Amino acid sequence: MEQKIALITGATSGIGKACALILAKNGYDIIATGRRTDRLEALKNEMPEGRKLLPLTFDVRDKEAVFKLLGNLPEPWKNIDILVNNAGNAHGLDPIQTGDTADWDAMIDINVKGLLYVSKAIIPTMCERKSGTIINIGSIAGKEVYPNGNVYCGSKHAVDAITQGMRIDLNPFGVKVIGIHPGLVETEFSLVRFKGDEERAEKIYQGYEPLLAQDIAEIVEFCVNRPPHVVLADIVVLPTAQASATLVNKNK
Ligand code: NDP
Ligand code: 8X3
Repeated sequence: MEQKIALITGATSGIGKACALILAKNGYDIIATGRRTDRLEALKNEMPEGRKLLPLTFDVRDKEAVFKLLGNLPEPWKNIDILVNNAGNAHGLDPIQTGDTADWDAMIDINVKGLLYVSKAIIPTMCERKSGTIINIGSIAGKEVYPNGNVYCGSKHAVDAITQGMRIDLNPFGVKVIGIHPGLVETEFSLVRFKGDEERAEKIYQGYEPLLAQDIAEIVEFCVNRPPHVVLADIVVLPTAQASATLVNKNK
């Protein structure tokens, strides 16, 4: 049987990890990336029987590392069928007038430029092979802007625009481009946004049933199992209790 390969960025946690596991269950060998090597190594032990995992530790902001590692993949890993651009986070939740420029740099550099670097390293082979699927994990924050979301929302609006641009430019090559835009998903996301403040992070997911990383992974699974002539171009997925970026029906 021909080897099928999926590369998932940010596979050490949350949505990325769930995507790696579900794609492995669907017969893909996995290239898993992130900065935390121990977690990537641990993921190897969770692979289903017969599936392989190649861990690659790099920061998506490090352009040189991205092109060095992804440009020199070992022979059996070169032809990537599915790229899930998932690595990303919010850093801070502050009004624009008091926002921290280090947070702004992180969000633009990781969520936008990191996604671009990884894509640029992978897309040429997809074009040559005239095949492949790119799934960009955007956000409801890429469809709406909410108070204090300023730069994070900007970064995710950019992901939405870049996704649309990729779909147009890669159309002649038969490469599928999919944008998935989740609302509130309980992961380490809020812990990162609030810089390790567990109490504040937990509160985000209290009083209603948030989405789980597995819910997003199951959508990825559905997307990649569509026949060749079908692409789910743009998907917004919310917890049932969430009606918009700012409207969540919480039990008081
Ligand atoms: P997590 O914090 O659980 O996971 C984030 C992942 O991104 C980790 O694996 C982390 O790996 C990786 N990552 C972060 N920064 C970098 C970096 N500089 N270089 C390489 N990898 C990096 O959050 P989620 O799973 O929730 O987030 C995944 C994606 O989903 C993000 O793009 C996020 O914006 C998006 N999203 C999340 C929502 C939510 O409510 N949770 C809703 C909508 C979208 P490591 O730290 O090991 O590098
Ligand atoms: C993550 C969801 O609402 O915190 O992108 O922006 S939200």
